[in-house]
Amino acid sequence: MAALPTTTLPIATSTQTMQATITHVRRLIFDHFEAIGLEPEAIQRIADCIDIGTEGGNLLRGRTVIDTARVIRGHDLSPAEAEDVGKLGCLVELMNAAFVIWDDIMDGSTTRRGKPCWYRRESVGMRAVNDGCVLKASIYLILKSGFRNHPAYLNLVELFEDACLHTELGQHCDAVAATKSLEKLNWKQYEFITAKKTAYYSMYLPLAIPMLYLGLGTPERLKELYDISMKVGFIFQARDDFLDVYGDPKVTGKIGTDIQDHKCAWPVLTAMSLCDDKQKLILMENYGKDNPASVSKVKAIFDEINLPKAFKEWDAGRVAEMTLMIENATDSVVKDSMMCLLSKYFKDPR
Ligand code: GPP
Ligand code: MG
Ligand code: MG
Ligand code: MG
Repeated sequence: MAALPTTTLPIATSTQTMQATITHVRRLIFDHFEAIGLEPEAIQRIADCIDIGTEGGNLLRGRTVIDTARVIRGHDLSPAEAEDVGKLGCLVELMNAAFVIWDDIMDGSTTRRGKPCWYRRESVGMRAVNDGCVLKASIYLILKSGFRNHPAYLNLVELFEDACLHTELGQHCDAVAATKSLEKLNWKQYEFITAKKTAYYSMYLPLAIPMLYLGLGTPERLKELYDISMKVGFIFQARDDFLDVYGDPKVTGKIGTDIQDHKCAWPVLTAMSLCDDKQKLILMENYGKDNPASVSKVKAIFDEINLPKAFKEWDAGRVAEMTLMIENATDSVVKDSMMCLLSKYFKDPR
């Protein structure tokens, strides 16, 4: 994969520090649950769900919230501000944990970060659906308890709500596209799906949060941030799609399901544009079938047309485009925030 421009941050939040912040926020959530009468056993289960949903990940989104706040403030956050942005970073991680729970059910995935998906655990099953709802609701609990008197409170609530809606609609369109025949799938749909299901909550949200919190979120700035975020998210999701087929589960921690699920994903879209009629027919007969023989036939076509080479070239082109877009950003806050995000997201895959 093509190298990206990176920035060296004098202070970068480590995964361990982020995890400790999550433990603190988890405590705040449970204090509230205790106060409304939940029994320790019921609370413990949500604790397990938060732990499984955050441990072993690189917590990119949460760390980006904190580090971006430092970057755009020139590294001098007050202790109270540092605590606040830490909390806000945790909320993005709670959102991600909820989305991943639901996504794994919808995609029929088996592992996440090298362990069984939450819904696949014996004591969980479809109760996972409600666990995801509790995680998402906890975001607003913390926003209310910690930020109600902050001038950015309403903007932050609306931003989190927007991020949820965009992602849920993206996931909806991802599911709808999976029911369409391969010839009907196109890059426009793919760009729309990746913008909604991935880019909004993974790129735009962690950068817009510190801007709003610090009172720096002008409409022009947020618009430029949004446009660049969509480009970055597109590449990020394409890489994820490529790794779904070609990644090593020991590294990615997840076993691909996009072929079986008939997903509108980078490999099949590219293959449909490179294959001859005979190869297309094999793809159409086997893509979306949940049996090893069909999956092997699809992968054989991907290999025949040398999809890894095509990906490398595509990725390099897109990264060059994205880099130019960031370099030409009119707003230095947007530029610095984006560099902060890139230094994390493109170093270690999700
Ligand atoms: C990534 O799709 C998108 C999400 C995890 C958002 C899910 C949103 C919901 C509202 C449930 P993916 O299926 O390619 O991710 P992965 O490869 O990690 O399973
Ligand atoms: Mg998935
Ligand atoms: Mg999915
Ligand atoms: Mg994927």
